[in-house]
Amino acid sequence: MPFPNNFLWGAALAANQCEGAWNEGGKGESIADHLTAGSRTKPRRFVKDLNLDKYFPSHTGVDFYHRFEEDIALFGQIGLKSLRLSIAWSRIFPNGDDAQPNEEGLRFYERVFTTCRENNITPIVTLSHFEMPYHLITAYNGFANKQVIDMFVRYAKTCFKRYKGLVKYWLTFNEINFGTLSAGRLFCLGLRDAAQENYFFTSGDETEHYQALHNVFLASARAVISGHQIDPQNQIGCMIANGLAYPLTPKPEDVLATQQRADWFNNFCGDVQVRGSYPSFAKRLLAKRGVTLEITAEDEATLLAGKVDFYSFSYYSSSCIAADPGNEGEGNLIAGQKNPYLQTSDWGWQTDPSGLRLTLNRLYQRYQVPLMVVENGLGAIDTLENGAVNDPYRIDYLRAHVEAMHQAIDEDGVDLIGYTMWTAMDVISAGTGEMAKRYGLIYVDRDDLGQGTLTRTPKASAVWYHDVIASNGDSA
Ligand code: P53
Repeated sequence: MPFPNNFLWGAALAANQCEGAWNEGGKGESIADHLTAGSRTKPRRFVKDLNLDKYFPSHTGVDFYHRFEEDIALFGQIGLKSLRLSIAWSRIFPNGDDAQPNEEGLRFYERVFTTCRENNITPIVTLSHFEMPYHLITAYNGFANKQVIDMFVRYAKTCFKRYKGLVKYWLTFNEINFGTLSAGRLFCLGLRDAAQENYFFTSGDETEHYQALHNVFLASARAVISGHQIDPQNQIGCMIANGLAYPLTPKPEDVLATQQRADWFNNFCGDVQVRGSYPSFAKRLLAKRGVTLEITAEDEATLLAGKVDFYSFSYYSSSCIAADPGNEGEGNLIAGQKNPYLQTSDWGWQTDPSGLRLTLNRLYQRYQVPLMVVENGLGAIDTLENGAVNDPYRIDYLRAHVEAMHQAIDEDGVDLIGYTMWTAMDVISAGTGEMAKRYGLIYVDRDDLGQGTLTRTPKASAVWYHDVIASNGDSA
């Protein structure tokens, strides 16, 4: 069986990584606006006071805010059938707790989605992609505060109502399972004590941490319920960062440790969002860590009523786990140890297309709901030479993953409905804040100091992907 006829071939973006215009059109400050630029070896830092002499990558992004019409036209020329992008919550509710939504922000995305329609592109819209209004952290302590659930639901409803008929596919929270890591305490949960320089590695009260994650689950479930009420056509999914890991050796202790890691990092959040209840292992693990959550009967009913329609995930690489940890991997915050059988990218991420097929099988067997791969790609250094970018390494990466998806559909019977590779065009890297770590089908002339003409140049991978889409996967 080939790829289904209506397969959502596409590419992805996130508002804080591409839009720029951080304080235009009535937009408020978001968490992302407070992150400095870093590199593979130098972590991004969170700073409270925006000293505007400094360079903050999200403030200018790659100027999608002003160039979206030509950008989406280019995506149309590549033949993209779908575009995953996010709405910056702080464009719609600049402070999060505003009495009224910001009309200028609402109109901006209306124009974006209308431009998608004009180019025959189906939008897949993430409501929250690491860009919570900053005021919600300082004034409310983020999702630790139940009032923030109401604010998110109001934001979600505002979007569902305004974009009814223009948007059908929605994702609630990007990579919600980063909320289980210390790194996610700021960018997923918005916890005040994580809003500090070394934001990736903060620790704090675990009960507050997991109560905040619970509140994010409730916010997501209530958004799903409202989204279905507002438009029964809406298809609303979860979004999980896949952290596939293999046992480093066949030692039973390594196999067990790998399963435990997979349960905690991959399965916990997905189970809550797809099945509508906490898995037993998560309840036990939390209890053993001395974390007692306040989960009411009403909460349980909400989670059950707010189950998602499909499961989406990001997939970049895999790693290995040993019961005795030894050297932890670097380069990717969900990495374990290096796999001797796999190639490693310039940023330390290992390429593993078979792992995508394995992941698709595991997920489909676990959940039996349609799947979508909403991020997958290669961050690499590209060079513009004589007006062209030749990126055979990216084509190889993408081709191998398209083949893995084809096998999962054709040989294994997985119900896969879409693929939005990361990214449609070069954007700011989330992890490092660099431009140098490029994933795009389209090259953007911009460097790590924020210099460059911002000119867009489709890469060789764009030409390749055009043919893949036109042949519905046959020419990969
Ligand atoms: P970058 C790592 C760190 C931060 C975000 O990542 C991540 C990951 C993935 O393991 O998740 C997603 O830009 C995220 C995107 C991001 C993409 O991975 O650090 O949803 O926003 O750009 C790639 O190379």
